[in-house]
Amino acid sequence: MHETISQDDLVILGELERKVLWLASWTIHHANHVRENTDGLKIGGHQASSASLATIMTALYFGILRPQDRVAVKPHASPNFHAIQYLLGKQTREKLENFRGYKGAQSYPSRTKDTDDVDFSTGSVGLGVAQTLFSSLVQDYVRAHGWGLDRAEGRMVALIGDAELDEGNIFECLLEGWKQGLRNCWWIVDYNRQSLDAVIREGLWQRYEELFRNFGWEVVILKYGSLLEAAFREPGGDILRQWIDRCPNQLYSALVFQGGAAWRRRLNDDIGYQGPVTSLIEARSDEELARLMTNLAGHDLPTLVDAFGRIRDDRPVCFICYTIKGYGLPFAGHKDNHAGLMTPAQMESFRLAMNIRPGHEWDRFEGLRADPQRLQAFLGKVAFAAGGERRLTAPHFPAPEELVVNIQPEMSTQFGFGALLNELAREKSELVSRIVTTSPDVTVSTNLGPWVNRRGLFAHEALADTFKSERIPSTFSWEFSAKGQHIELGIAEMNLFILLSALGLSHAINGERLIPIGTLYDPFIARGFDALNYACYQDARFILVATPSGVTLAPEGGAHQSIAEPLIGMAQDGLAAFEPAYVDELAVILTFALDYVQRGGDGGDSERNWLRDETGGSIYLRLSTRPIEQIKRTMTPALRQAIVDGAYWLREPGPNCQVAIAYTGAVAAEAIQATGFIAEDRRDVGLLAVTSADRLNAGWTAAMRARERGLAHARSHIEQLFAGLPPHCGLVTVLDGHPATLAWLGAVNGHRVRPLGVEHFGQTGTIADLYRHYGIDTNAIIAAAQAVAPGRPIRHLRVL
Ligand SMILES: Cc1ncc(C[n+]2csc(CCOP(=O)(O)OP(=O)(O)O)c2C)c(N)n1
Ligand SMILES: [Mg+2]
Repeated sequence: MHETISQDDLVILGELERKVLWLASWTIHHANHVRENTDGLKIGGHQASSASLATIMTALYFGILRPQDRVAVKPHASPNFHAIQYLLGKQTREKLENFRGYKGAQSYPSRTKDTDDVDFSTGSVGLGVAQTLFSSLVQDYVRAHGWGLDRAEGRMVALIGDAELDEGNIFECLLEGWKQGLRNCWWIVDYNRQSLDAVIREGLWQRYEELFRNFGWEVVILKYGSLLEAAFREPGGDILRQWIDRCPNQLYSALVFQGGAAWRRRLNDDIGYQGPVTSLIEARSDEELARLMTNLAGHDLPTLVDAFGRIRDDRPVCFICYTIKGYGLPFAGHKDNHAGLMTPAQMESFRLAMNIRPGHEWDRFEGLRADPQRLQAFLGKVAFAAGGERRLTAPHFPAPEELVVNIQPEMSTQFGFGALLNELAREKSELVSRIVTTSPDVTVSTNLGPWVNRRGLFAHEALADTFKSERIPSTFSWEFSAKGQHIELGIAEMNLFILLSALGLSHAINGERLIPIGTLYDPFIARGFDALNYACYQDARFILVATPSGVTLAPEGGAHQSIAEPLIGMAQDGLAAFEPAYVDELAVILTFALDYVQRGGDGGDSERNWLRDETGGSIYLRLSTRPIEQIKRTMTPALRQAIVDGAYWLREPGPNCQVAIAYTGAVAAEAIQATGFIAEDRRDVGLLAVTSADRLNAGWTAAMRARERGLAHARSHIEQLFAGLPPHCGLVTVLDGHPATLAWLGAVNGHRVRPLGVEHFGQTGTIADLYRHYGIDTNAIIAAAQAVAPGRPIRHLRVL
């Protein structure tokens, strides 16, 4: 559309800009002062930030963007986004009136909670920015594989607060973008020189400029609007330009806040009485002078439309747009304006200035000068909205009924994972062609090597493995091509999670489903945790394989041994966590995962869906490098279901069970051994294998909620498993991770419980040393059994 933006269209855009500013401000004001606000919580942080971006967003959404483009909006500019969607008929008045309320329009644009077609959720600053970069890479990946070629290639656009650029993850992803040949990505910096607390440092734009250029980006600096540019061309204009170029951010902001008379005083003091520039200043009223001096490019539609419209190629571009935080509002430029809200009196004058009649605040064209029919006709042909529903869908590829793998007598789950992927890599199914693996420089050490050998690495341009062509023996073939199915990342874990998020939304963004599998070391989930949370919040779908884990990594020491991750696995919404002990369990879980990540049913609020079984979600597998003796058994449908539901009795408790042991993961060997010993002195001992504390717990919660809502017969999996346990029976739980992960099992039927696990940073040593040190070895399990099921001494208990 921008090729044809005429003067007339610019006039309409100007009207819409006013409207966006008004609607965003009114939405916020309404939530604070009009709607009943019983909690007394003020809604700060949006008004000034939205005003800062109102012009840029008007230019983009109504003039520049195309249906295939996708945008991550600066979190606090969400009222602008909702206002724009409202004008385009895609947001309701009801949702705006309920901004930040229960089921109202969201404070920060949300893919999962908003209904007006948000492309990328934002909120935790920096993450949405990086998401656009990775989404561009994913678009390239999809197209390079020959999918989605019937759709136009889109641009991924981020609207960024200048203080947002302090977030390290932005620089991490810049580096990755450079490595992977980033294209079709625009970052538009709202350079208002204000953060939340204060006015930012001088001259940051130069640092940004150098930085982006270094990474191969084009940088466009948009500083002055058309009024200022015209004034600079007047006699004396060069002096005015020099003054403004040298004006410190703090002073500029203060003058913006103070207005026309203050501008005049200051300009006269600093540069006045120098001939032509004096006339330039004197020729303007206070109001005109203020308008001139605040005419930065980020508030000047002709400049913006022209600059955006000039970009014809696919190079990544960073636009640094000078803006004023709170532009057009009474607290414009004030350093404390982040949480600024207009008082009712200020709102009243703003309403008058905007020509809005009381009671007509939500009317779409109220107060605009242009003919409503023309406005409507203009909105009707806005390119951005012309493609209809922006959220795409993709078919669900059937997952195999089961995954077969050769089970060796002793194996670790990590090794089993590599073997399972190797088997998958041999298959020619559509599902397998959609799998894309990725890892932050731990591909080989997390056992993705065999998969990569078969499926290759992805890059735009083919690159052979020189070691191979030189015939130097190596276990791994490292060949890149446009058909490769592994994306190798640098070490930054934030990048892993944001890439998983982008890959895991491909069905909705590109209309082409990918099944991403990412591997990393378990403790480093914490490094990228906010990005993981963000990915889940957007409902991106992926399988995360974290290996190795826990103190079982014995000689690696505390820095590499994860403790809290099992609790993260339980607490993270949108992520179903599993920690199998045996490779046959892992095969079942992976089969489930390949299907679960593709589910897209509308589970609504039903209790059945507390585990997200209908809606699906992402998967986290916590694996280990410890080889343990495998169980020879035939997988039955019942066992399969139990593994997915989270637990099964490896040894059924008898009717007079005195103690039951519940374990997760690599401590299976200790749990089995201890159970054997305990059984010599305690009756009917049970051994519960917990494959997913997360799903087991969620199932329990769901059943309780269901019963409280009248479904008297609802029973969860754990309740069924525990149904036969007598009340006096004691429970011992054990895992290589925080003991709280399984401690809740005692609450299911009120059994006495002794939870064993790891609570302190790891030592180095052998597995035996460390299991003994933390009290998760055979002896500790026996001692705990003795404590929860008193009776004659258990003979194998060694007193240490
Ligand atoms: C990761 C994270 N840390 C802190 C915040 C709180 N916060 C929200 S906006 C903001 C400052 C934003 O400044 P800028 O990006 O320049 O946007 P502006 O307010 O100028 O529009 C901060 C610190 C956040 N949302 N996310
Ligand atoms: Mg700012």
